[in-house]
Amino acid sequence: TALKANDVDEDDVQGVANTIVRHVTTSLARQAGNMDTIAAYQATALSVRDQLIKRWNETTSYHTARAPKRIYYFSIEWLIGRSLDNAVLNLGMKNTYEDASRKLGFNFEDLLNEERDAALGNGGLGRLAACYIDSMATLSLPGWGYGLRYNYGIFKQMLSKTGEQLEAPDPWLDRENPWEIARLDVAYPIRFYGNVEPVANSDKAVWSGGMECLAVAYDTPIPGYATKNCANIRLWSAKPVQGFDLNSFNAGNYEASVHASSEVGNITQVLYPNDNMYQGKLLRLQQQYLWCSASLQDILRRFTKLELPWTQLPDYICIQMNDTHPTIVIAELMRILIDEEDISYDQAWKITTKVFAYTNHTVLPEALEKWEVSLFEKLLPRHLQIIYRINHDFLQQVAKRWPNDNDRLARMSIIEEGTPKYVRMAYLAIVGSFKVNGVAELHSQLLQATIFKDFVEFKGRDHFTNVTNGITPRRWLLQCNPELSALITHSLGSEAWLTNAQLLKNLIPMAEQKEFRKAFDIIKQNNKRRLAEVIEQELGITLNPRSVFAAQIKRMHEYKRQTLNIFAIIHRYLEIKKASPADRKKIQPWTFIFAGKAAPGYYIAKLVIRLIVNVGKIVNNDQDVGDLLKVVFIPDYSVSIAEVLIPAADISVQISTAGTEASGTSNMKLALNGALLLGTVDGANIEIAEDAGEDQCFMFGYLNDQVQQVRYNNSYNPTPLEQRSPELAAVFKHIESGAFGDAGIYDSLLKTVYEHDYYLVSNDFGSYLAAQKLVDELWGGDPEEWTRKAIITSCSMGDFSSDRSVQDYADGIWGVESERVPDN
Ligand code: 26W
Repeated sequence: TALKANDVDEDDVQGVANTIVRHVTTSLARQAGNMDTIAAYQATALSVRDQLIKRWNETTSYHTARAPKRIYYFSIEWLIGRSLDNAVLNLGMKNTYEDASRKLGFNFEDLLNEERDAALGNGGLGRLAACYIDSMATLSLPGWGYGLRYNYGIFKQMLSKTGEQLEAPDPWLDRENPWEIARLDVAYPIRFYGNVEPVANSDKAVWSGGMECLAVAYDTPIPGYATKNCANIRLWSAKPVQGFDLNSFNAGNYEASVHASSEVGNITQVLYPNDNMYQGKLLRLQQQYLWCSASLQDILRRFTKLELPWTQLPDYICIQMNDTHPTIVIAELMRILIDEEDISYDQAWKITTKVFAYTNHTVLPEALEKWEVSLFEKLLPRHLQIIYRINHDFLQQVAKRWPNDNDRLARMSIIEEGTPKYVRMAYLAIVGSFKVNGVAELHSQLLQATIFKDFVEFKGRDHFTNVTNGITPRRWLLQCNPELSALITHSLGSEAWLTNAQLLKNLIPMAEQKEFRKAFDIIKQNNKRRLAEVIEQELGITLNPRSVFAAQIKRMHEYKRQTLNIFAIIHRYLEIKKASPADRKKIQPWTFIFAGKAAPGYYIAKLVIRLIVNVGKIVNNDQDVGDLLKVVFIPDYSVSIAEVLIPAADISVQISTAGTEASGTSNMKLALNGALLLGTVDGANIEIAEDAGEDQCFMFGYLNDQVQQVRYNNSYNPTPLEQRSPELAAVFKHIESGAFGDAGIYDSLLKTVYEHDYYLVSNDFGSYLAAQKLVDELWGGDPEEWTRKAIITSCSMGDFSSDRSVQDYADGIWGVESERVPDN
């Protein structure tokens, strides 16, 4: 039958090869003999896509028939990376595809390398969404992700000759994207600007005019591991609608309607490259609204087919907001229920507040979204009215509980009074949700004790909870570290750990066995050599695979303190230079690896990159140093680079100022791959150290509860740097001497430490050096013990599987259950 045409047995190599050839000749319209690596990749991807679509359809029919409660994960970023390797692994067809491509004269690895990363995210938040959708599929949860289909993902990072970050666009869709399914028939109208007319004697209003456009759906199927279930990420693309600006058109103002058309084209052009830094741009609010309105219309259309009363909406759908970026969806649901579905305000509010849950990802004040009221009013006038009403009712309740407490009212108001006024999105998210969570224990406690304290008093403790982040062990171990995965599977006697990461614990006793340690160690060496080869090839830097590979791989940010690391490197360099040739023999060799992008407008973060690159240039070519110290900055960090870097690390550098890193997730990926944690008592580091055991980790630095006091002293009772840290003062002198480029170029960076030192770099410098010394002693003194700790660390990471996180959300917040497509 026609349906059968897509059916290939999982181990039918010839059958799979045939589908690849068929795609070359049909989908790609090429002669089979004229297949280069790019075409082979594309045809292979299309062949895999057929498998995904089949599962996608089965999942959709099954869920439609069963009509379970569904979870919708709203994320403005989806940092997926590549899909081919991940897809064939999750389908259990990697061997088949390897053999099939060999049959056609290709090495599967080469095909994998033809794929461009889907880099629709900045960092932690976007990659978290990608891990969560993998787990939702694997747990067979009825759930979809919703986001935006940016034409340009996160910028490509290049380095100038002098070590400055340069940004270039990332036109990732220039080559066709085989993983997406365009659904031009799934399109919703979206309105911006316009006028609002109240409807007499009702809560309703009519919003009309302004600019209309369409949001068009593009689906990316996400296969689960060891299940037929396939989840979906639905991304929206903005498109002008014919006669969209009837007002200006009818008024004879053709030019204005054309102008609006280009405004529409802009909306989904580019991902905003800021991470943890809010910028109140109109275009960004347009992105947020287009995404939220289209997604909600899509969800409500699906619900409406059930022909149930609106009061049952919360029994059938839950929407998880990944940070405050989708908060406008709360006002949008209110608007649709009141203005379009004729529901009273109070009834609509009852329904709405049972649908949404909100995850906070940062306590940094500069990252909290607040929109200028005037901008909001212009773009979304009806929504602003609704928000005012929400705020009015909310503040009335606050006033009732705390009469005459005007300070409290001002503190808690969703509208920040002043000139100008702002809408505080986090407060709207809290008031409109039934649950709010942070992303690691410390972070969740901090939210409740600091920025959301008033709201805990008002809403009660139960309104707030913690769900510690997690990472998918499929991509971050099975896919990126095949040798270690094979060792684990062999030693456990099954692959069950891939869906039950707690089973890794059973390997902890193996850390005591010499043979196992040896096997583990050889794998780490292989992964280090693989990385060293790439670095030699791409950057011309020769690494010593016997050195400590210490990786700090994350966005460049002052709070993450790449500064602390590079200053410590300079200190180490000076020590090596000072040492006699005999003493140098006792020094342990290190390779410091950095990777990460700086927001294009973040001057200080860019200076840090420049310093790292220029220190590398000097240190890596210094005869006195030899291979005792290498400093590598890997440009254009991405998910696929992470997959090579992470398995090769010995040390995971996680050194944010205590209280600033909400969770961190590279800490989890590195630990799972056997890197020892060198870190501060912050974010998920704390839980990693608890689970791995503190003996396995090198923790240092001021604790969260000391930070405020130290920070205050730095600002108001400053002592000279020389006194706070003589070692750091010496490092600064060396930088100022012009050792790493013209004297003066780093002045504004050094000044942040000399003056307020808000992030406690000088205060933590000494204890960071001390922690590195302990690393030196272990590395040089007892390599067997090192490997033992690495094994224990890796096998203790079961809690950090995103399957655990997502199951926690499902049980504790979403109230959704597994709906597994029968195997038959
Ligand atoms: C509005 C500008 C903006 C853009 C992005 C503000 C905030 C963000 C993100 C929420 C920043 C982010 O990615 N935070 C990171 O989230 C990870 C996943 O929970 C955590 O592991 C990181 O600690 C946190 O910094």
